[in-house]
Amino acid sequence: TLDETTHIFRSKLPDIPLPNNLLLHEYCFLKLPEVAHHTCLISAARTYTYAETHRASRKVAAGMSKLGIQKGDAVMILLPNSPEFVFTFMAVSMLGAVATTANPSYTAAELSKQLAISNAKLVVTLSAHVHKLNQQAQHHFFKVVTVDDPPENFSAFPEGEESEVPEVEISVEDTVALPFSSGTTGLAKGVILTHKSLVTSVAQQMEGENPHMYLKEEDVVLCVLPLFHIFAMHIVMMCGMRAGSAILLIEKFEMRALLQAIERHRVTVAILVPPLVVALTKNSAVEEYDLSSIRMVMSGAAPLGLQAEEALRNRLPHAIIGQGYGMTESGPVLTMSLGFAKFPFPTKSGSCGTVVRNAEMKIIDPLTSFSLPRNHHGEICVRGSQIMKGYLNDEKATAETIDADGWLHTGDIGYVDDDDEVFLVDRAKELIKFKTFQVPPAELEDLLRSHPSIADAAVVPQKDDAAGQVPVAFVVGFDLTEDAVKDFVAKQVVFYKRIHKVYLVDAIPKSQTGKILRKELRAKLDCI
Ligand code: AYL
Repeated sequence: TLDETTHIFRSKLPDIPLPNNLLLHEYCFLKLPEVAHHTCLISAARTYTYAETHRASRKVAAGMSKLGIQKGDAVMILLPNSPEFVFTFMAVSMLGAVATTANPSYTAAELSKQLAISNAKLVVTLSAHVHKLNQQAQHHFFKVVTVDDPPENFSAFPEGEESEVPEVEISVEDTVALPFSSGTTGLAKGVILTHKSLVTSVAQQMEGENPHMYLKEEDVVLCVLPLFHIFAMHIVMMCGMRAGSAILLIEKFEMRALLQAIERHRVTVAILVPPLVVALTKNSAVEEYDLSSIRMVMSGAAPLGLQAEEALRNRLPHAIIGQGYGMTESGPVLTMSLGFAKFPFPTKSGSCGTVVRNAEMKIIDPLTSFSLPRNHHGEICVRGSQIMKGYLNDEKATAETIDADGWLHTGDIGYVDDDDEVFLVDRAKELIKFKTFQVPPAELEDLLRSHPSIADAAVVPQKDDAAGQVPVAFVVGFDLTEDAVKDFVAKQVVFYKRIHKVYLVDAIPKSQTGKILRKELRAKLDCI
């Protein structure tokens, strides 16, 4: 039953008035008067109340302003989970500046690209990373400050007086965050998220008589996923603060330390990714700790196996377990389990949840682009004021992702069932996900082609039990060994972009327009 009438799916929850007059930091601190003396941030070193978090953010805003940061300037946050990450992010919002977050494990080459594209004026980091911030490689000057003791010739984290926070006129249409994502194709690009898009997206979870994701002031939300990635940045930091909950910041994942922290701080909400869910169900140490405080577990950012979901249910019989499905470009949340709502709905195992309120979703036939009815597989598209404005300085990639009618095309294949639940079945885009980390094939292909003995290359995902997917390369070249190719890449990229297998071939299959026929290569892997 294909026809041109559009099948649009909406939330079961009614639309709400969106607080689109507020800037992101105003919205995240909306509860400040009520929760001023509640715990906001818990780190290994100390805790901060909401009042202290707000004050510290304002002091950092004053300090950054003294360093010359102005409205519209990009600030790179290159930090592990820490109170300083939150202060810097909120301070950037207060100044009308733009936070571009990056993985502290990135290599100098990877950081160099993001610094150049974002045109960052300041990097806030740890002294251990300053050697990777190469001024010479850039065509613009940026300052570097460290939140720990700075090495020689570097400056400490800036703090001014609260009274020195400048008055800045900021519009809700201004950019506040610029995370990087490769989207459906090509290299990593800056994703323009405005105050309006992020406030909308947080409101879609947190507002209304029946909030889609119900967090309470008494909740202790686990922040073990990195804040530089949109998942934790949004669901833990922004939603957690909007709710007035306490956020438990875990700087480095180590199983026993994590279990201890959950027990000690009585974590109630655990935001996880599939590899962590699997670890929690398989690691025997889990039985030695009291995890009964956990009332809710959300998994997102990669497919969660049915077995892992069931095993976690057995481990945490009192917790509501469900998924969220998001994409950096979609602001980020598309769907969320309605089991997390204040007045929850029944949900099915394997479902990624239901589309958020104040948004529209459609499933399109990849060939005809016609929208499909329930239970038909197709590409998931979403529309609403939460989605990105576009990619920074890349109109072509923006137009390929957001169509003329405002629909964002995710490159994910899925369907909506009779109860409005969304199930993901495949990823049709180039993107490889090692665990939940983005591995853009185009980046590795460029790198491989830069090798003097490599004429052409293609990188595709291979299924992997532990990581979900790993990148493998098809390479055309001479005098090459597999190890030499692997080493060449490994030296220049963060650990999760390493090539796991190299296949030497005579030619890369391509279409007439020169596009790599990735499907063909993936099919080859299935038979190898
Ligand atoms: P990015 N199941 C399967 N695949 C998923 C899921 C899921 N629950 N969530 C995300 N993905 C895949 O930009 C999917 O292919 O954002 C999607 O297009 O790094 C891609 O990951 C996007 O990768 C939330 C809020 C998740 C945010 C997010 C951000 C996800 C990562 C859930 O509630």
